[in-house]
Amino acid sequence: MPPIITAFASSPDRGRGLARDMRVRWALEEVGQPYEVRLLSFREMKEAPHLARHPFGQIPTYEDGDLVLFESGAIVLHIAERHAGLLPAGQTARARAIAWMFAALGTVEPPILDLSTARLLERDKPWAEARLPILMDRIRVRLGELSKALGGRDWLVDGFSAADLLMVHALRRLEGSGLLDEYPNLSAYVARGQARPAYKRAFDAQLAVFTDGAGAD
Ligand code: GTB
Repeated sequence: MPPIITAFASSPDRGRGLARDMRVRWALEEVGQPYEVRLLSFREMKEAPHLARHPFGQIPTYEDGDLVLFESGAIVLHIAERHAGLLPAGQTARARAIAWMFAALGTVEPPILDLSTARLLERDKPWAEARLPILMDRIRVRLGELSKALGGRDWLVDGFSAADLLMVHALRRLEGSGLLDEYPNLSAYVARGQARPAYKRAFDAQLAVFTDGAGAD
């Protein structure tokens, strides 16, 4: 039995690769592991069968036999540890790549999420207008640091790794903000990630949920 992942039956971005099942799909595509997808409505995500898989009633989850995982980063790390291709072979480089995975999720992504939340859910607040430039400047601090760390290299640690997969996906959330354009090496980095055949297969599979009509709730 291939592993089963969960995804939105009806994603707010209409399958444009922003929901976090994209990370899991991309990782599985990179390592050549076939998988099945269980599509869930927002109601089903909060019902007992899914809450047994995910304590917060979210997607994505990953099931492989007796193993049930939640948290996209933990799932990607699990896949990377069990298959070749997503972590460097040497111990030092491997530890560095895992550190960058945590950096993507714990240091770079949070201010980006704050901006998304402000734009989507806090627009009507009296302080919304004043808060946006503050949030954008916080992101600029992280992007500047990341840009410096990446420098002229293609990927964060040696060749492409799970660290790049998570970082590129987190950065994609800035599309349309203009912020990435201020850091040409980061724009090129995201484009490089998106040009990978495995990324394209994962993206097309997520988009197909909508174009095939299965995404209608
Ligand atoms: N830390 C967890 C992880 O990385 O797995 C966060 C999981 C998470 O936020 N899941 C979201 C979810 O299930 C979907 S990915 N939300 C429903 C809920 O909490 O009830 C976040 C997401 C959703 C939609 C878009 N979009 O349409 O642009 C982008 C990202």
